Amino acid sequence: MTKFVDSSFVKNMREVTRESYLRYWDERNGGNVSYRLLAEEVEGFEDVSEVKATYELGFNASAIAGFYYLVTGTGRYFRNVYDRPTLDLGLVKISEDGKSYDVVWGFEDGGKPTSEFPSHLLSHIERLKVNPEQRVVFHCHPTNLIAMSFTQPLDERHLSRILWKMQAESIVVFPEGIGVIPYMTPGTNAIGEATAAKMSEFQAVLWPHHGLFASGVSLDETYGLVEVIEKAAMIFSQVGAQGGQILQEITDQELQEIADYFGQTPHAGFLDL
Ligand code: 2HA
Ligand code: ZN
Repeated sequence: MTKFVDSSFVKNMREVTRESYLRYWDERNGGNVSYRLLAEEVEGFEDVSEVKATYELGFNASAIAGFYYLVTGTGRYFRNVYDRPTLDLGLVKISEDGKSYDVVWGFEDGGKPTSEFPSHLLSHIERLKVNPEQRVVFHCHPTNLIAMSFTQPLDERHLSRILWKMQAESIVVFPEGIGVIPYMTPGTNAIGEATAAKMSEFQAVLWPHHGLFASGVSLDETYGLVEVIEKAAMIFSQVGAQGGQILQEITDQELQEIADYFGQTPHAGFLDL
């Protein structure tokens, strides 16, 4: 039996998955998280030297060889993670040749990482090139953002501009805007590669008619990014519900001023100045 270890990382995962579930972003088995832990942080877990299972990756993860990831399990429900973290979470270590990974903690009843693990690891690899502090990939199904993928053109500039204009803080939190991939089959290496390619430019990538992939240096920051994006999408929905007529807005000039004030650089070409 895996000893129940409520490390601060497990605690953080339990709390954030519960909150995301309560916001209706993770119905049933929807959503998944992976969180890179440093070797010294893994010391807080018991028995990580014992390999419980080894799985092939099917792609080259040598860029993250030897790295540890705390990850949600495939088929598991965010709703349950809070009460049964040692079943629904696992700690895995990427092998030294980058071809497989070992489960070293958790997944007590024989679980394995999320079906979206390829998308997570490929995104981690890409974000680490942009920021060596990169730690978290968070996938969920934010309702209003998904709705926008039906009513709006799937264009990065167009969607980023809407989300920036719905509230003053958007451009501060995601000045690079939001990336978009075409609709693709979830769980495949192909969607993982397409997502990761976007991650070189964006911290958050929309999967049309499905959800959002977000990345960041901590769980709080990454979840905060999801919150801000979905809040903007929610305001957009409410504007539509109030008739959709925009009488006044945050202008492009004002967006640039917010960005300047907070020391951010908006995605080149996304503002009309
Ligand atoms: O984990 O959300 O995209 C279930 C999903 C697949
Ligand atoms: Zn999903």
